[in-house]
Amino acid sequence: MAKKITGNKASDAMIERAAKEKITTVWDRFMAQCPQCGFGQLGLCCTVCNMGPCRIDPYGKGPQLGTCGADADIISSRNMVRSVAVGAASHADHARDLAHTLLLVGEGKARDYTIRNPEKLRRIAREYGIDVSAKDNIQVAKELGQEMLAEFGQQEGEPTFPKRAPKRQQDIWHKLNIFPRGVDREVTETLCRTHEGMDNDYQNLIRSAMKVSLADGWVGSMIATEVSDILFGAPYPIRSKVNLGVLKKDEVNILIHGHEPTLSDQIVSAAQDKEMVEFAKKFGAKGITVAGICCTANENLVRRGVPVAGNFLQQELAILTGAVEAMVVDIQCIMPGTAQVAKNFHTKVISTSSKARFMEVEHVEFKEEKAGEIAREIVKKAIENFPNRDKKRVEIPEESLDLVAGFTVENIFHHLGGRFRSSYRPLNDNIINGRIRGIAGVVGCDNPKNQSGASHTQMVKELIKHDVLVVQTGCSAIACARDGLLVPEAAAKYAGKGLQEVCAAVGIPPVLHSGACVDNSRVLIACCEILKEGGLGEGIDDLPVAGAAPEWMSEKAMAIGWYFVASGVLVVFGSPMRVLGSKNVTKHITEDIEKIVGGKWAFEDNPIKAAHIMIEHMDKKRAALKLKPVMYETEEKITV
Ligand code: MSK
Repeated sequence: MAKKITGNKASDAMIERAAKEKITTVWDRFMAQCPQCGFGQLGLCCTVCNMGPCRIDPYGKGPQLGTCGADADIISSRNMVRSVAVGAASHADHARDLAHTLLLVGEGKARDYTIRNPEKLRRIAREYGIDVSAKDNIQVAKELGQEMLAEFGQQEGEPTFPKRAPKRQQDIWHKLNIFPRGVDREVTETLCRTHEGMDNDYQNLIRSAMKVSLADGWVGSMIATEVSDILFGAPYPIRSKVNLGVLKKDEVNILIHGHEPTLSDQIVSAAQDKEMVEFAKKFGAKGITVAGICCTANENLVRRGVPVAGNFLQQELAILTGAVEAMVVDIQCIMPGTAQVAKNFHTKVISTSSKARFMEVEHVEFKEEKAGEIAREIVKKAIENFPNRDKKRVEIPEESLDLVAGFTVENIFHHLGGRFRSSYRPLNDNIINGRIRGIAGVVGCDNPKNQSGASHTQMVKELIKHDVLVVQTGCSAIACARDGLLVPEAAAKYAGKGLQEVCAAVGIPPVLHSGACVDNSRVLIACCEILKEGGLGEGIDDLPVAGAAPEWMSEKAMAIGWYFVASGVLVVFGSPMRVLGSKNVTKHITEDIEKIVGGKWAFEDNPIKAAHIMIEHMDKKRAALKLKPVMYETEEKITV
């Protein structure tokens, strides 16, 4: 059984409990898989057709071609491109559901929702070319929902949001024929290209990865983010708590897990209802706590301050506290193992999406038209399960820390510019004068292969120490919050002098939590705003910025990484994508591609070294822009 391996006290305590009680968790299952298949890791196993499975010998002694004649270049790039398409499809379908909800609101069929951000609704509608004058918000919601839904299947022509990109990026995409059309069209075409006997040019396949990923970042994910802001309100900097210690010993604990705000937002409201709290008291509980896991957590944290119980690898550990009445899951990142762990306790796992069901798990189908009723039904089920809790088996770790989350493109304007001068000018000026070296997006999952969260905090500490402002989303943000990096006080403790001065002047943490993994689209827009403000070049590839996912695991992370690379950004992954079996593919995506799109990949599993790859890249970009050196250079370069 796995032991203390996360470095997070709360997680380690639960892992130890699992070991003692012989309950299998993700770490045990991972160890049971080791050593993992070398062919698979290198991307050299092909299961595309039934003449296989085939594999290429990486040592050059065995077969170098599959039965059809595909070599390592074709097999590894084709496998990779397929995963990127799946990642893009996942974000796109999430976005489609949100656009559909917006339409239902406009049609008066989803009466439990309101437009919490009418200003954004009207602004985005105008961007879509809708005449909003003399129309009420409900009518505008209907028309915008229709326009957005139509874009998913758009066959020709360009969707709305990619036109937000700088001219240079748009020109590159046009030249390479990778300017995205509708997401559905790009996903289908990408999958079609990877059928046996189709696209056998690895460079063309890689262009396909870029095109479908751009459809994710600049269409699917961006629609998801914008519609979530319209329906559920724009995030704003808000204090809350993080880690397993947010669960309450004497209250009904409900975990909301997955990615969508649609049902979870209603559950949060239902649990706050006085009648529901009274109902909970009848069953012996003092109240109801709703806490989040993964990106459903992030969606509700940045808008409503809902506490976060944990990230991806803490989903089983939260149940191991013995104090969870219900874990309500929607879509993505819900491990089937979690339902297995729940069998050892009274916890009800409740699935809610027809697209994400589990054997032997109770299912309450979510329908936007009956959202409030369904949310109340689920909260009641959790309350009624409270008496089944075995109090002797409750072990809630004490750990819970403060965090501040909810920084977006819009409110960063306000924070950096002040009330009277809302602009990116102060940010640009501080990059130009060298107080801030550059900006890093550190995002993505946690992974038992890496250090289960610790890679994020090590990388982020190294970056802020070197005056790099860090923007975060997803499970990475939760990992860093658990380590106390998402509060303004962290600047004095961990940041370099220049970044400290900026954080102190505007009262922000050195690490800005911007939301869920679909919200990486906010980082793209922030790059556009920085460029518009002036003084830092013409294209995203001019900016001293870089991205990283130190412990990525999902195919969505691959799609995200690719849309940043195709938009001109260096992206560092902790463990490599499964392409190393092909020298050509590896060289193409880590070197040659920079000359084509401005961005490129790097793979480095040491988080400190990875941070320095990003820092060197930022320094190279600063030099190209002829910026002053960083104001207070940190002497010590590498601390491991
Ligand atoms: S939830 S995709 S483990 S960030 Fe967005 Fe976390 Fe990665 Fe899922």
